[in-house]
Amino acid sequence: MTDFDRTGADHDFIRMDYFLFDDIVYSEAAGNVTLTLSTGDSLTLIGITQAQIEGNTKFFDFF
Ligand SMILES: [Ca+2]
Repeated sequence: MTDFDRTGADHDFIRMDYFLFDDIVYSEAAGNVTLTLSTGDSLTLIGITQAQIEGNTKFFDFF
């Protein structure tokens, strides 16, 4: 995913089941962070570092 905005009027969210959040495995390579879920699905945020997003619920929209 490109253009993941953490702030501002066009702030982006990752919408997911809340019960998956605690088990997200974060990894970083070349300045991009990959979130891997316990389901095996993964999402790579281009230009976002692990430190910028890891464990921070404000970047998520849970259902
Ligand atoms: Ca965006």
